[in-house]
Formats: sequence, structure tokens, C-alpha cells
Amino acid sequence: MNSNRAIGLAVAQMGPVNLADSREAVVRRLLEMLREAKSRGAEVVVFPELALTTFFPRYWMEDEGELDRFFEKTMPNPRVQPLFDEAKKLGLGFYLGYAELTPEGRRFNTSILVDKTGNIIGKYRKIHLPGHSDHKLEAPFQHLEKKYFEVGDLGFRVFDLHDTRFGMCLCNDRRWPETYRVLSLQSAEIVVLGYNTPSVNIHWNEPVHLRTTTHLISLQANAYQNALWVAAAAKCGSEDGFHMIGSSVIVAPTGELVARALTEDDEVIVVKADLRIGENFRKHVFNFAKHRRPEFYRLIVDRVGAGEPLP
Ligand code: ING
Repeated sequence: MNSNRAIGLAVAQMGPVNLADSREAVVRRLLEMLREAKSRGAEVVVFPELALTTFFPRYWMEDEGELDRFFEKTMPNPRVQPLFDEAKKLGLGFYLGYAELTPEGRRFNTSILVDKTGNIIGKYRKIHLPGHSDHKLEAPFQHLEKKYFEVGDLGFRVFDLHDTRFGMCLCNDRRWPETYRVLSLQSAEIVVLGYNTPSVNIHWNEPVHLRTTTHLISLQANAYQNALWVAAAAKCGSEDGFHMIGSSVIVAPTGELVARALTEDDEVIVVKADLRIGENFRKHVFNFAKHRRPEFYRLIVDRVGAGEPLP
């Protein structure tokens, strides 16, 4: 366990990545933020979901070759190797979201956790895939995660990084309480995640401000209810004219916002996260072993959709 119980935690928010932006140009931006995070006391840096490319699920593509250009066939690979090398040189761990194409041809929305020696110590594949798989001709843009990715097959897992227990998830996962509960039942202390959240809802006329409101509520409530530090990194701003929300944040186990990005550009926020804060909540109000009654929670696992009241 981390003795002094404090860890330098950074979120590296990214501004837009446009279709024309090369991996090399994107990696240069990530390197810049790694260096800034290090200079401000970070030990672990959280990058966004699908950090290396534009949010391509907004586009309808039928040609596999066209789709492949957004995926990484290996990780690391020559184009992202500079990121691993620089992190190792700086002694930083990091979380990175990217589109994974496996040797068997399977596609996942994936994130990895890399330790300060440049080793991948954990991988996660997105479980809650939002959006649709059909071509919505009348929509201003698509949200084709259900078409381009398989449901993740690795579960929600906790990894030991710098003697601290890290859980990972991705974007829409942050809206589901089950995500955090499964991680906190594995004694996670920090949950890290990246997101790409369009400002406009293509399904109904949702007020734009609610995208940020619901994003923050989801993180703050679940941080508190699971005694977790939560660090969330946006890729945001207008990508080829399609806007996504910013508001990257670091949330304490109290549920309080400790740091928040102010721009919709590349921006680093850093917090010295005191892990002892979570300990008090796990010992008392959210002492799972003492207070939880799983025998009354069966519906959460046994049912998928809402159904009839219990007899
Ligand atoms: N994006 C959005 C997210 O969960 C969304 C999709 C937004 C779903 C708002 C429901 C409500 O933040 C991704 N990539 O999951």
C-alpha cells in the first residue's frame, strides 16, 4: 500500500482531434501534457477515451478499410511508442483510451493502465456501449459505438499502480452505478476514465446544459457512494464542427469537485489525492461488510430491463 497515502493525480484533457490530424501530431500534444503534469507533481496521468483519433463513431462507415484507420493493431506501436518512452523517462504512470483491433479482428473501445516503467499493467474494454448500430439518416451525426465495437469481455478490474488500487472504465460506463460498485467491492481507491460526450443528443431535444450536469452528478455521486477518488478526462471542443463537452474533473471521496478544467482545449489539472479521505468513508458510512444487504439486491443482477413489481 502507498505509505504516505497521497498520490499526484493528473487529468490531461484534450481539445479537438480532427479527421485530418495525424497520430504523430496527437502524440506530440500528449507528450506536452505529460511534461506539464510532471512539472506540477503528477505521478499518474489520465488521458481521454479514443485519445488518438477523432470521435469516429459519429460517422457512418461501411468500408472496413476506412474504419481500420482509426484502430490500433498493437499497443504500444511505433506511433505511440514516444508516449511510453517519455512516461518512463519522467517516471509517470498513465491511462490511455484507444480503439483496439485484435489479431483475430475483434474491435473494442479500450483503455490501458501503464506503470512508470512503461509496462501495461491493466487493460479494460468498454462494457456499456451507448448509441446505435443502424444508419440514422435524419440525425445530424451518428453514435455508432454499438456498430463499431463489441461489448468488452474483460470485466471491471482493479490494478495495483504505485501501491494504489486503480479501477478503470470508459465514458458511458460512468453513468452506471454498477461500474463503481463492482470496482469498489474489489477495494479500488481511485477510478480513472476518459470520455467523449457530444453536446447534442441525437435521440431527443435535450437541453445542452444537461450533458454537463449529468456528467458531473454521475461522477460526484458515485465517488461519494463508493469512497473513491474519480479522475475523468474529456476529449472536447469542436471536432470538424461536432461539439463535445469538456468539464474534465477530479472528484474526492467526499463527492466534492477538487479540480476542473476551464477550457475546451488541451489542459492539465493536477491534485495531490490524499487516499486517507476514502478510508474514513469505507470505515464508517460505506463500510460494505457492515451495512450492505445483498440478499435484497438480487434484482440488480437477475433482471436486465425494468419489469413487474416483486410479488
Ligand atoms: N458518450 C456519451 C456518454 O456517455 C451519452 C454518450 C451521452 C450517452 C449522454 C447518454 C447520455 O458520455 C460516450 N462515448 O459514451
